[in-house]
Amino acid sequence: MKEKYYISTAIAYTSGKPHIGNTYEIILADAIARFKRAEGYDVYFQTGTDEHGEKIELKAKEASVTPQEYVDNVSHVIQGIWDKMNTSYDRFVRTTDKKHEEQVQKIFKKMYDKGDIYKGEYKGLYCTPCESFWTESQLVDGKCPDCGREVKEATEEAYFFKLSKYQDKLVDYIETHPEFIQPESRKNEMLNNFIKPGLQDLCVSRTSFDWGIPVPFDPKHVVYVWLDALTNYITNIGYDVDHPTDEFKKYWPADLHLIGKDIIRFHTIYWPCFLWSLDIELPKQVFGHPWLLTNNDKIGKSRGNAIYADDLAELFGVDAVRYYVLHEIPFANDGNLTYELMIERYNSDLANILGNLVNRTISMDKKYFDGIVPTATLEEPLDKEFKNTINECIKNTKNSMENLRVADAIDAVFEIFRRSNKYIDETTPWTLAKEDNKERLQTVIYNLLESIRIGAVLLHSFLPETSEKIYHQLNTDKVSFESIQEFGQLESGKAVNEPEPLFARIDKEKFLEELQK
Ligand code: ME8
Repeated sequence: MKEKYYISTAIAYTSGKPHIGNTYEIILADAIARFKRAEGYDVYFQTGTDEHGEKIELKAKEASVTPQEYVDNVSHVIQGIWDKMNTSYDRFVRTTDKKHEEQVQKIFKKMYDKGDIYKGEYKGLYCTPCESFWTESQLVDGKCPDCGREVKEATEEAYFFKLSKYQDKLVDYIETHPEFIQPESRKNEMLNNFIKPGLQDLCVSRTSFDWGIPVPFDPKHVVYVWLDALTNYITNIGYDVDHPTDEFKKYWPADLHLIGKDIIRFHTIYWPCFLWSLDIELPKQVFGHPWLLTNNDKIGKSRGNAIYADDLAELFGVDAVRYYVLHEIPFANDGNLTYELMIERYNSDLANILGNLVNRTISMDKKYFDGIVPTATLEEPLDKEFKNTINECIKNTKNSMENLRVADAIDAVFEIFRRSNKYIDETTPWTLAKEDNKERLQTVIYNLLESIRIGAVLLHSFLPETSEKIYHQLNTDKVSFESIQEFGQLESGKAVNEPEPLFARIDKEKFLEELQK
C-alpha cells in the first residue's frame, strides 16, 4: 500500500483572469505533487475555483451576463491557464458544483443544530443605495467607499459562528503542533496578532446579495463565501455529513494546504474551528507561500501592472516561466518579476548552464563515439569527487523538498549541471581526443551523460517538458528515482539521439525593444 499524500491549492476567485502571482501557486503545488509521486506516494492534488460572492455578482452585472455564465467563462479560462502551465492536478473543483452546494447546506445545518451557529444581529455602517455594510476603516472620508454618500448605523439579522468557543483549543493546538502553520514566522503572527487578542464570533450569512448558497432553513440568507470556499477541501473528496465516503476516509486529513500569505488567517483560524465543529481532524499543514511582485510592487489588475502566465509562456516557453517563479520566490520572502530579470535568468541558467551542457555533451558523444554511450573504465580521483557532489545534490534536492523549500531544491538540481560544466573544464575532453586518450575520454563522456540523466530525473518535477526532451536526446527510459540511487545506470552501448537546443539564447536589447512595440 502506497502512502497517500493530499495536497491542495487555494481555489481562485472567478472575478477575473488570474495573474502570474496566482499562477505561481499552482506551479509550486505541481512541483511538490510531482516530486511526491516520483517518491512513490499515492498523490491526490486538488485545485479549482471559488465562484460565489457579491463581487462576482457585480462583475456579471457589469458584463450583462448571469453570474453563472460569468463564472463558467472565467473558471474555464483559469483551468486553461493551469493546463497550459502543464500542471498535473487530479481534480479541478468548482464551488458552483451541485454536489458541493448540497454539502455546504448540510454542513451549515449541522453546525446550527449543534449550536455552533446561531442567529444574531450584525451591526455596522450601512449605505442604503449600495445596500452594503462597511466597517469604520473601510470608509473614505467617513462616507461610502463605493458611491461617496452618507452611511448610517444599522443592524441586520444574520447567522454567526461561535469562533470564540474554540479560542483556547486553537491556541493550544497551534502551540503543540509547530508543524501546522508554515513558515514558522506566520505562526507567531497568527497567535499574537489575531488569536490571543480574542476571537469574535464570525458572521457566516449575508442578505445583501443573492449570488451564494442559500441557508437551507432560511433562504433569504446566503452562506458566507469563506465558509462555502473552505469546505471545498472536504466536499470534493466525498465528505458527507451523514456518510463520509471511503475516498474521504482515505485522503483526509489533507497533508498540505498550499495558499498565499494573505489568506493564512482564514485557513488557520476559521477552518480549524469549522472542522472541529464537524468533528473532523485538522489538515496536517498549512503553508502560506510568499508573493510574487512585479517591479517590486504588488500585482493588481487595477494597478495596470498585471502580467499573465500565458503571455509569458508565449514569449519564453512554459518551462522557462515555471523555472522563473519556482526559482525566484524563496521559502519565506517575496520574489520579484521583471522582463529584464526573466531574460537574465533564462540566458544564464536555462540557455547557458543547462542548455549548453546538454548540447555540448551530446555533440561530443556524437563526434567522438558516433553517438554510442561509451563505457567508463578509467576512473581518476576527480571522478570520485564529481560523483560525491552529484550524490550530495540528490540528497539536498530531496531534503529541500521535504521541507517545502522548492527554490532551494531546484537550485540543488542546477548544482548538478553547474558541477558538470566545471567537470568539462577540468577534464577538457577535446585534449583527451587530441592525445588519443580514448579510455579516459570514454569515462569522461559517460560520466557527463550520466550526470545529465540524473539531473533530468530530478528536474522532471519542476520542468517536466524539458526533462522529457533530455530523456529523448539521451535515448533513455531510466527515469525513476530508483534509477538515480546509484551512479552509473545509463546503459552503455545504446545510441543517443540528435542534439537539439533546449533554450535558444535571447537577445535582451532586441527582445525589450520588440516588447515595447
Ligand atoms: O484568495 N503572488 O483567491 P484569489 C503569489 N478565493 N500568490 C498570490 C499573489 C501573488 N502576487 N496574489 C494572490 C482567494 N496570490 C480565495 C481563496 S481558498 C478556500 C479561497 C494567491 O484568486 C493567494 O494568496 O484571490 C491565494 O492563495 C491564491 O493566489 C488565489 O487567490
